[in-house]
Amino acid sequence: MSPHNANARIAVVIPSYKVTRHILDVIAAIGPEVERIYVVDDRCPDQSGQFVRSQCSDARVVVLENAVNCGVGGAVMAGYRAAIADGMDIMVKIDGDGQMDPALIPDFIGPILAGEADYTKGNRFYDLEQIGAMPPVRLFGNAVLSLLTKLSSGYWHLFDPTNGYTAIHANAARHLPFDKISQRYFFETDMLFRLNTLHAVVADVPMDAVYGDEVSNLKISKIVTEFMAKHARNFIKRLFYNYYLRNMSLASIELPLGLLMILSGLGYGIWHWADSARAGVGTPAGTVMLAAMPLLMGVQLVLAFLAYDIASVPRQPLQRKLFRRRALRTATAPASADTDSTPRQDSDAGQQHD
Ligand SMILES: Nc1nc2c(ncn2[C@@H]2O[C@H](COP(=O)(O)OP(=O)(O)OP(=O)(O)O)[C@@H](O)[C@H]2O)c(=O)[nH]1
Ligand SMILES: [Mg+2]
Repeated sequence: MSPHNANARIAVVIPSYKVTRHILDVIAAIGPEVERIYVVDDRCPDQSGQFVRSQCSDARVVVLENAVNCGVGGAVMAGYRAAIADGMDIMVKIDGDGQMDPALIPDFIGPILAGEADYTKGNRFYDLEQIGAMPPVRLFGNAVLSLLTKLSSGYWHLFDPTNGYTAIHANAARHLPFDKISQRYFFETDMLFRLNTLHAVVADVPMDAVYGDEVSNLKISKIVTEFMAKHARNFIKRLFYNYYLRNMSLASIELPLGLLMILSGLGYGIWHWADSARAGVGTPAGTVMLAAMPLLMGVQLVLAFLAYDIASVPRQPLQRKLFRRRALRTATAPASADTDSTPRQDSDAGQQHD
């Protein structure tokens, strides 16, 4: 497929777990632009897969069954694998609980078809009216998670990181290390981190949230510590890959030097302040200077690092780079097979390190 091909083969992946009440309506609402629909039964206690097989007559539907319960990520990646093997070009992921309107599929595949993005995801925070209708806990949680995700993924222009309405180009998907990506609630966030290691372009798509009568399976309090730990791990990995392992820039010096100056300024200041307080005398102006100077310079250096990081968001879509190289290869070696069907052997797409 060329990056701008309107005849791209579109697939939808629906992870299914306790969604028998909504899944038939979701499937029925999927438009004719979609060639195949992968319903992935994630070892669902309600047997969603069997239910779809017996109740749904849509010829586009393929039911896959996970042998064990893997979580939403495990189910989606099983769908991605099958779609890639079947030669699909773009995979859209929609939940089976009716929270995502299939009428929006063209909005999600549009930027990918136009060659502007490798991955698109929903953002429910464009429309101010909609934001007002959201539960306050969700608003606050999302703001915090968004900030953490900007740091850990490197995609500073994105918001609403846990939004599960997504679409991905097969060229980007086949370079992802599926076996390393978090399978449960950290899936969407981890995908962003992994896409950044590939330098894939990610775009937000404005969408409205639908809060229906679905039963929420998410227990926020249980996952907070897990989220924090995983964000910290991804942030450190990203810093290491982007600023030390694969590239060196002024930013590689700004961050450690800035942190060192902040810590030494603070340490020196607190120590001398405590000393003076114990002796009951004022701290000399020179001592204050020696503490304040490195502190201020350190803050400036860290800000400079952040500015560099924000300006480094990937802008050239991976699908175009891969398409150009494939075209070049076909021109120079006409007898060779299309190497794109071989998963993750393209070193240009970025390397994965764990
Ligand atoms: N909860 C849960 N969902 C799964 C699992 N495997 C696949 N899914 C599917 O993943 C999708 C998202 O799950 P939800 O529990 O709705 O998660 P959510 O939409 O982020 O959160 P809610 O606001 O509670 O709906 C749904 O289509 C589920 O059917 C699993 O093991 N547990
Ligand atoms: Mg849901």
